[in-house]
Amino acid sequence: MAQAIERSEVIVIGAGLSGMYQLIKLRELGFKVRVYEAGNGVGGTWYWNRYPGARFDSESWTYGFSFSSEVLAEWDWKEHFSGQPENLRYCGFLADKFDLRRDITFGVRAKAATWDDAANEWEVAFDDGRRARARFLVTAIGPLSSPTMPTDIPGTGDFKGESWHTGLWPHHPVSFENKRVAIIGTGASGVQAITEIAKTAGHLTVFQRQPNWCAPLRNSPIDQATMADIRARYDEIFSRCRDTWGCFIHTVDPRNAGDVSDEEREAFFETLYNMPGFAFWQGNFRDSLMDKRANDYMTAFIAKKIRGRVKDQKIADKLIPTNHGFGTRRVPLESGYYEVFNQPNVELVDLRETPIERVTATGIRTAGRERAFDMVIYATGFDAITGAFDRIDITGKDGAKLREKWADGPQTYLGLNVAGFPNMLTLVGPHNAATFCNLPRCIEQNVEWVSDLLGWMRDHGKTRIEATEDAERAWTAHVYETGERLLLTKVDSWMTGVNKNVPGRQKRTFMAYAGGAPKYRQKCAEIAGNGYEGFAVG
Ligand code: NA7
Repeated sequence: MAQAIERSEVIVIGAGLSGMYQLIKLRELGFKVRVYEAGNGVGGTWYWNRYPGARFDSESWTYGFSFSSEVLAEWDWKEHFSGQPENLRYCGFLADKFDLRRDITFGVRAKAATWDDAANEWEVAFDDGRRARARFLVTAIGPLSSPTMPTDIPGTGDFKGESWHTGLWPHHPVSFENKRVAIIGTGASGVQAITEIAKTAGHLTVFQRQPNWCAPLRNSPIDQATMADIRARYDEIFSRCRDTWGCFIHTVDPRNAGDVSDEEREAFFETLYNMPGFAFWQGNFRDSLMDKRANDYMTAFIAKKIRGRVKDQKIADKLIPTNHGFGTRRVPLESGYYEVFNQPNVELVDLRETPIERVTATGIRTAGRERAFDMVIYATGFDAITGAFDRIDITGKDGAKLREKWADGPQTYLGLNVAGFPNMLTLVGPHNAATFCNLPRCIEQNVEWVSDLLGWMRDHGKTRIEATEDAERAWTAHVYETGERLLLTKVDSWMTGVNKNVPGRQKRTFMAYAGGAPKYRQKCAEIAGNGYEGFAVG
């Protein structure tokens, strides 16, 4: 017998941080909301990315939600950069506190979402055959939630030993002791995992296609007195985060790199290098990420640091990027990463010199050599930002497919809606400031804006909202303008939409709004204040 269609006023796909907060806010407004989540628990990123070493790169006390004074009063952070198990506990704490699970269906993956123009509502189909309908569809599916395998390496399915992807890490403990472990990928996940696994693995082989510029994390525990101090300063902390470009605590230095003497610059770099978190990336000279010459200074400084930390200079050469400047791709933060390569149980294989030919039943074959492994780990990243949308067959008005509309890069209005896809709100979607943000800070803004919109529509008797083609065109053009001055838009990375493992993702586009979160917030507020200008509302 066909299952009855589940009905609510708002369907939210995803129970990560954005889905959870969306549920809280819409419930407050009295909406009947149903959240559907593929995992068997809340937490999104922190549910899936259980690999060893996974932790915040944002200061914990800037990352946690700010909307509830009770949450701020009750939750103690134990480390300045909290690890995944604790972060997942935080998500569970939120779910308990706000009794969220009763409105969440777990273990169901959305396969298709179809707009029914006559009924003025969305229908979502799930992998277990379930169907759900609601007037509004909110996607809370995460920017980095579709893990990708290396499509250019044959034989990944042939390997008979343990094989894991960092973004789909198993729930049972994984031991590396006395094992020969291979890891492919040296992005933010790889860097964290490599550093941790090298501590216990019998032997670890790192397969690196391109090195990334990393900076020290400098994590430390938070004692009770420090937590009390943080708690007393929460207002100041969040207000400072609101004012910075990416909502991190680090404030960019108002000087240009060329304004100061070489000695002064070097001393400033040294100070930043010794600070925790993204200080070196986000707190540097104001032109460091926009001007090639300014960027060269910081790049040279970090290269020197790597050379000082890696004993074998031939290995240091391989770990130093040559095809992009510091901070023009996502900067992994590390806790002893470079020293790992001084260990006798660690080998670095540079895939630019010896590409992987194939994975075999027992190991990995590179040009001219086969190495045997007990475990192969893929830290090969995600089909970023639009990947999670592509995995759902989203059909808007007149049969339009979102996948096709975005084939040459996303087009959106505010990164929150797409013309032709009425009543679909895309939290942390492409061309939204949230994609380059200390995420919960921007999630709060996105969710609050969407909640206000839905409340406003109900209060004004409106049932349908859709970006106009003109507004979408103008926003998309504006997004590209915001990216123009940044060096990072001239480099291949997930931020520019390039993923060699995904067909159709070979060309550079731009995935985020780069005008900064404060400007984005202001634009969203203005548009709402003008009666949702740029939207057709009916
Ligand atoms: P990233 O940053 O996309 O890194 C993926 C890594 O895997 C990167 O080093 C890639 O090399 C490498 N990779 C991917 N495919 C292959 C193949 N086919 N062969 C060899 N090496 C490959 O993903 P992460 O999970 O580390 O981080 C994603 C974000 O999650 C991170 O920025 C945080 O914000 C959280 P490449 O550089 O492409 O040559």
